[in-house]
Amino acid sequence: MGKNVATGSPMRGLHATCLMLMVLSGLHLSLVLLYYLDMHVYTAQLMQRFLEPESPATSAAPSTTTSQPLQPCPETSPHLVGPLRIEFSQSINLEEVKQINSLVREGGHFTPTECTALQKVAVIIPFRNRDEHLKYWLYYLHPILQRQQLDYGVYVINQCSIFQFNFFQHGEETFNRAKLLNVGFVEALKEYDYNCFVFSDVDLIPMDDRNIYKCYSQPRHLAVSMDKFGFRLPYNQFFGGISALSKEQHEKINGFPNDYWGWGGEDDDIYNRIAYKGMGISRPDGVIGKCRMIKHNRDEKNSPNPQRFDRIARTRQTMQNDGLNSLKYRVLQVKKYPLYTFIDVDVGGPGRPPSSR
Ligand code: BGN
Repeated sequence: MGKNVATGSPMRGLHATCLMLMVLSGLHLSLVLLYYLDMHVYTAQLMQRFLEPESPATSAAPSTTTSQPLQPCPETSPHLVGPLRIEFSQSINLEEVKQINSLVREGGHFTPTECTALQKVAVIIPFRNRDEHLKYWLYYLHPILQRQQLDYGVYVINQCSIFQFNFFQHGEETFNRAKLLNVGFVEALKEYDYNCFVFSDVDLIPMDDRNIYKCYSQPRHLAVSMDKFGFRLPYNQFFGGISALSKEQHEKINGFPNDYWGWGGEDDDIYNRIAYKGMGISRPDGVIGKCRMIKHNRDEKNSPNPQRFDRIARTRQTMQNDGLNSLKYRVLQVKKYPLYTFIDVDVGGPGRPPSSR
């Protein structure tokens, strides 16, 4: 019995060792298997990442910020600086002006990227033979209009006839400022959904960027305090130089008169139209409204219009049939320059209709 016990004990030890070895190797096997499986899955994931580029939705920098709608621009732009030094002694290089205003798109268009502009403004400039003045205008106005956070386009409406156009001559017919402004209104609307129109002479530069080139609830007069008039309004009804009318205000007065040939009176006619339609004039104060005019000699073919006294006395009747509803002209060419859109137009002459096709 004792012998049995003595001989049975080493056998049992061997058995236990075998069992332990088997358990250990089983454990080892399963660990190797698990490791293998894990490696396999990891490799597969890695391969997938190489083969499929990350979609924008799963990329590390989601693009949600760029697709968010812009907020409306504030009532008062934070970029305004107030009074400006305006002078005309140095000549202007348009190439440099273009580089300074790199955000202005071809044709003279700008749209703020930081916010949605409150108004879409077409700036209309009646023009003939004033290239030097236009350079100053572009040099000063583009930075101002951008600081004012406007969505704007610049349209230079050049009066010429088919004859001048073909022979590269200028200055034949008597100038017609108001009709050119009407042409600018109609042509700008063909390009973009403008809701405000600023009508500006090419030789007038604001001396303060708080004089905003936008529209108000009443037609706006901006050139209220010109150096030429000793920084005062020459008379209360004065509406010349620079003005702003919304699309509705311009349509309400049937646009501007088409029949003022030569200098003077057309701005008084526009004032009369506004008054007869029951609107008032809005203006900035005399400090913000300061403007400089580029000095120049009187243009040829723009002598004072002798009929102007007669015409402004009859605005109430003439405005019914003379204006947007009677406007006839012929566009000869539209040129897109980096800082402005230039439209050659034949508006005819006193007693001469525009050329036909
Ligand atoms: C006025 C002109 C305006 C001109 C201003 C400023 C007339 C109409 C007859 C009284 N009006 O006298 O057109 O903008 O001077 O120069 O001439």
